[in-house]
Amino acid sequence: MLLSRIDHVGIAVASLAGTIPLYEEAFGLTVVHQEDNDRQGVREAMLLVNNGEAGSSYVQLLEPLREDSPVGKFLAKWGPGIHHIAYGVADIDSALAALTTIGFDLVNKTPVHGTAGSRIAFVHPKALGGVLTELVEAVEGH
Ligand code: MC0
Repeated sequence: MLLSRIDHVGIAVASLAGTIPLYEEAFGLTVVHQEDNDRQGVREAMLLVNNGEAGSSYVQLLEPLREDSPVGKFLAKWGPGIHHIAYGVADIDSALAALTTIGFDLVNKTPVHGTAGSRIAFVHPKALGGVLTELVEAVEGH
């Protein structure tokens, strides 16, 4: 099995400060990590949902750092909402090699830097029925 868990659901928001309190109030979630990822053009907050045997699961809130970034363009087109789903994998290099072999359109052919030191890669939404999909090889303990 290529996938080990749902790592996170990425949600595009206009403002982290305006959205984090909703998740705190509704579900008692707390922000366990916050980071700016300049290459991806996002300021992100990770809210822990569950610590499982196969790793953790999060809600990831994404605020754009620039209008011409993926999340900035998404917000302009659709407004706030679910931006992508991210699955955990044990070994992202072999996961990408397997997807390449069967002809899937990868946004990232090799892994790039993700949240909290993770290695990530995106599969194009057109390849998976309109869902932007991320693979995450997390650092142990995340
Ligand atoms: C765009 N499209 C989407 C979409 N974004 N479809 C579903 N979900 C999304 N999130 C669709 C558009 O509607 C359009 O469809 C087509 O893809 C091209 O979109 P575009 O707006 O013209 O944009 P492009 O082509 O410049 O870029 C699309 C692409 C990009 C997916 C390649 O957004 C990308 O590279 N995404 C991966 C990186 C990313 O999303 N980074 C932010 C999260 P039509 O039908 O109109 O052709 S970073 C993150 O999450 C990290 C930090 C982490 O988890 O650790």
